[in-house]
Amino acid sequence: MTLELFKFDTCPYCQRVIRHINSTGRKDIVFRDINEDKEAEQTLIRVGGKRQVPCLFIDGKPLYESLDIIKWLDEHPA
Ligand SMILES: N[C@@H](CCC(=O)N[C@@H](CS)C(=O)NCC(=O)O)C(=O)O
Repeated sequence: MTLELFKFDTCPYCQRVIRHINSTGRKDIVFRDINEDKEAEQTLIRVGGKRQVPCLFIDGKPLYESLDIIKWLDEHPA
């Protein structure tokens, strides 16, 4: 399973998800910063339909909303 978290650093909702990831110690998530990586930004808009972060791509399928992402991660430990 591939997991990619689309985020940017000043987003408090992203920080909430990243804090959760760090607290669990999981290392199976690739971080993609949409402010630094224009290709990531375009991918998020094209696939997800909007430029909103955080968004977790699960095998390429977008999941928005920080609390839904955290819930999914808890239900699917590394
Ligand atoms: N309810 C959302 C809020 C996410 C949110 O507002 N993200 C901001 C950045 S901090 C954003 O991407 N705004 C752009 C937009 O909503 O189009 C969550 O908890 O993930």
